[in-house]
Amino acid sequence: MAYETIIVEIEDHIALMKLNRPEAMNALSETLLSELAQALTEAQKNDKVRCIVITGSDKAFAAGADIKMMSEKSFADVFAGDLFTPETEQIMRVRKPIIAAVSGYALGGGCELAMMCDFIICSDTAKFGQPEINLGVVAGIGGTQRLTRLVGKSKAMDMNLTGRFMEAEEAERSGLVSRVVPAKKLMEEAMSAAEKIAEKSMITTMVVKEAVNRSYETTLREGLLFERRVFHSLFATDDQKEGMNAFLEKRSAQFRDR
Ligand code: DAK
Repeated sequence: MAYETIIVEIEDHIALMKLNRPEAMNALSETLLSELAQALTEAQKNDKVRCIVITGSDKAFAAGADIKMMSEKSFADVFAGDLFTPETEQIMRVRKPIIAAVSGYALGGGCELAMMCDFIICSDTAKFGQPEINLGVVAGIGGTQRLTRLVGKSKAMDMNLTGRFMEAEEAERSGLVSRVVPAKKLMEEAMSAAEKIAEKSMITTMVVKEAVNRSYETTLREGLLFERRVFHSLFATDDQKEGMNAFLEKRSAQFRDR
């Protein structure tokens, strides 16, 4: 399907989704977020897709929600219209793993979109921030919640209150991103991580995503019980037999998602 504000390529079991509004530093318009949500839902349904990578340009992953679009809206527009809620909920329903490959600015809604992905690989040029306070508003899709869980209260307060940007090295040190690589190597690294994930049993990758995300929603005791039960349930799959037999037979596993 052709989109106006994103480019989607599916190759070797990986759906690569590139945000494409260069004139506005990939600012998240309603069209962009809705197209992204739709593309992700399609990727979820497409049996060929086993992992998803979302990226932007060298300059910007996304510089936030579109300020021009928001500047024209009233309280009633954003409240009754529930700006961005259906799209972000649709994105959160995707069960396949999603990697954010971030170069340049990931600000406001852009930082929040990256945090909605399962993990972030960034280039050494990446800059993360929640500068909404400079616009007289606050973060609206996770900048005060997901960021706090990822980097802790002190840095989340600092970023949300001062609006300062966090460089790649600090982002890795603080647990916001999983890896930092030279800008030229970003896509190679992200695609190679996606290829590794795509080789696994998709049942297992979806279970991992569900289990890790559950840790945000529940107590440690309940989370550990959930983990134990999904571990037990994977013994009902052919892929568990295949994975363990392949190890014992010293060969690569051929998973069938069964
Ligand atoms: N929106 C619209 N246009 C943007 C933009 C944005 N967020 N960011 C950049 N642009 C546009 C600029 O206006 C400029 O357009 P022209 O003037 O050329 O037409 C073009 O991109 C290039 O930008 P600059 O000329 O400013 O480039 P610089 O290299 O000098 O600076 C910058 C790059 C990224 C540091 C700067 O552009 C900047 O500070 N941008 C704004 C960053 C920002 O404040 N982001 C937070 C936006 S608020 C919600 C959930 C979430 C949200 C809202 C609601 N709900 C659930 C209800 C999210 C809110 C936000 O993200």
